[in-house]
Amino acid sequence: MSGQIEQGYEWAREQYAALGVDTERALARLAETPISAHCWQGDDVAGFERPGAELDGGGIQATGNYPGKARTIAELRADFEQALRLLPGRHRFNLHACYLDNGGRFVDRDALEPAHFESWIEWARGLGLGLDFNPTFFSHPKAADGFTLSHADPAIREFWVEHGRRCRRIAAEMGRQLGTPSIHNIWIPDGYKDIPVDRRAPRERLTESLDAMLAEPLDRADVRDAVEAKLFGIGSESYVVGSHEYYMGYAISRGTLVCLDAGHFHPTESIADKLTSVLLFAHEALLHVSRPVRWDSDHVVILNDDLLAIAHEIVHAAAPGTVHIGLDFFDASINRVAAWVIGAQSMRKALLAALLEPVEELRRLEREGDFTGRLAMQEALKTLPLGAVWDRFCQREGVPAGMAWLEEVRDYERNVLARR
Ligand code: RNT
Ligand code: ZN
Repeated sequence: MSGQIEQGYEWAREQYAALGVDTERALARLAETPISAHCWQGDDVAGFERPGAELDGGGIQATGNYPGKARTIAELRADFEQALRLLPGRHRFNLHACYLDNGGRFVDRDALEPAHFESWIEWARGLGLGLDFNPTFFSHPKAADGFTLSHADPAIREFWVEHGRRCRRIAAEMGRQLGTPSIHNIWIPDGYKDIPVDRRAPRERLTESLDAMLAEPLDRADVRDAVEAKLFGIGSESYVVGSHEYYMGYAISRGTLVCLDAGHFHPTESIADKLTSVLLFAHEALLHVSRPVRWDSDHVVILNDDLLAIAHEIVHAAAPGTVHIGLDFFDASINRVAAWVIGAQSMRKALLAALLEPVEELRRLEREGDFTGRLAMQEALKTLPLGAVWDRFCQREGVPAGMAWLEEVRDYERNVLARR
């Protein structure tokens, strides 16, 4: 098997070389590109605030009841470590505030301290992972009516502003201790199910809250704030306070990152096309790579045209390091460890496909107006031996090639998940 992979790679290498593409260079860059894996795929966005916690509100839904979901911090860590053993390349881990380690004693959102994430930082350090972070503006009684930072009640607003202030400090502590900036992403569910009369006031309140939450100057080497827009959610079909236009304006005027989630636009819009526009005016962007099926359904990411287009933009249009890649899907209807593996692999395969494009040649055809040649080459590239290069990458990274990873997940399911 390993000899076959090497042989296959040699043949593939020649094919790409004939087009002027250096597969070795592509693989070196692929290995170095970090993908931030989200904690919430492991337990259906439940978190560990209280035993038996569940996703509640926020207009997002994890559907399915596949057995074996992580019920404790230890289980979630073990599950992700299993996924990591199967994944080639560098990773980060993306935590939500409700995944705190409170030692079994409830701590409310406005009282969180870096200490509640110390064990996560230790764990990440041991695995060589950077950490990213998110305040949790859902699954809480003070978010039950669908408003948080833009709430009409100043006391509720202040509660969430305080949560946000503390989360930034926690993220900064993660970044400081791990020596890599933590991307702190702000997403709130605020919006109306039915047609509002006043679309302006909630947005004014949101601006005030965000400004208060982000007022404390923190070192960009430790933490970077991002804001995530959304078109609609379940229960906020008619109006979302933090719309795309709102956050574009906010981010550009305040110097934060723009977070683009693949599921947060009209179904035919692609975030790939938005990236160059955003990056012309905001210095950096965060991606929430997801797969909307008819709505913001957060399906596991697969190697489809949308993903390939996103990867093409990251690799060929953005300056290195200006796009932070985060995964954001949650499927409770299949093995959750497998979901992590499939989604993260797909993202990295898409990056590999982009890295293997003869982009100079494609650009030349485009520049010269040869759209026939451009289309012909784009189509020809689709059947080049990407898989042979991917398998060689996996082999070098010491993880199973092809579908061999699935056997390991099945073993883990038999020995660990099925016993929960
Ligand atoms: C929700 C947003 C948000 C969440 C996570 C859990 O629509 O996509 O990013 O998925 O914060
Ligand atoms: Zn998202």
